[in-house]
Amino acid sequence: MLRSRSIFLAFVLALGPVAAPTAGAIIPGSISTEGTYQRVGPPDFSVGTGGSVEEIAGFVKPSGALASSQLGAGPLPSGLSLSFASILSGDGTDLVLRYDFSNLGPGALGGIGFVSFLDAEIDEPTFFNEYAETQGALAPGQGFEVDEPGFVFGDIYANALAGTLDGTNAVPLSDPEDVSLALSFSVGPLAPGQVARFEFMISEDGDSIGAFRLVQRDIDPGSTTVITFSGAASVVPEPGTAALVMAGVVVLAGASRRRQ
Ligand SMILES: [Ca+2]
Ligand SMILES: [Ca+2]
Ligand SMILES: [Ca+2]
Repeated sequence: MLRSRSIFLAFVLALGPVAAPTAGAIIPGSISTEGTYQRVGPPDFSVGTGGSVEEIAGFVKPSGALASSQLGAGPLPSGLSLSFASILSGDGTDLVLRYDFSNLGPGALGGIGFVSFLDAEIDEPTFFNEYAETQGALAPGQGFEVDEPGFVFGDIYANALAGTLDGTNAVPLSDPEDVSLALSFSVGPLAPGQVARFEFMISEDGDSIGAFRLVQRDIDPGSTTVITFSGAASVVPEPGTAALVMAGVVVLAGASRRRQ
């Protein structure tokens, strides 16, 4: 979050146009083991023919915590562990970011909230002529925000850090700017050993998970890149619990057969 527009434009003018990324599909840059990404130097995380990712950030907040913990910027909240995976679809057009938080503590957690922040650009260097649309209905416990990423006027990054997205689109078609997107989910309770799974899809061909999605476009009619951002969250039973449930089903099925 150190970019300033004047410095960036001076950088672009000094170096000239950056080579266009390979057409089509998604070529992920080096996403950290915490599921974060920050571009340094020329774009190396391409989305479709003209899209690129500037930043991916994540913020986790157990219920009762005073503030969120930003992934990669400090320790996780005590009692939580994170397992991150990025999964690219076979045709390379959809990238899923999967964050699994396990409750390592001795007691149940009332709930856990997570915010995923995505700052992407379409057809650089014009990262400020874009807009976003919201489509579909929010799931229970889901929130969203579209805003300028905070270099000029947007409050989205501050809201993500606080764990409370404002549920508004501040960069609609009528008011194009630098678009950034955020989705949030709250799930729970989380028994000891259970896992809260938060998944986010970045798609360059319009695919999504869940009923709600954010769609980023460029106002330039010659621009064909569209970035779709969506997500879902669930509580995943620990493997031992799932095995016990299956064993119970087998025992009950056996009892039922004996009664007949
Ligand atoms: Ca643009
Ligand atoms: Ca806002
Ligand atoms: Ca952007």
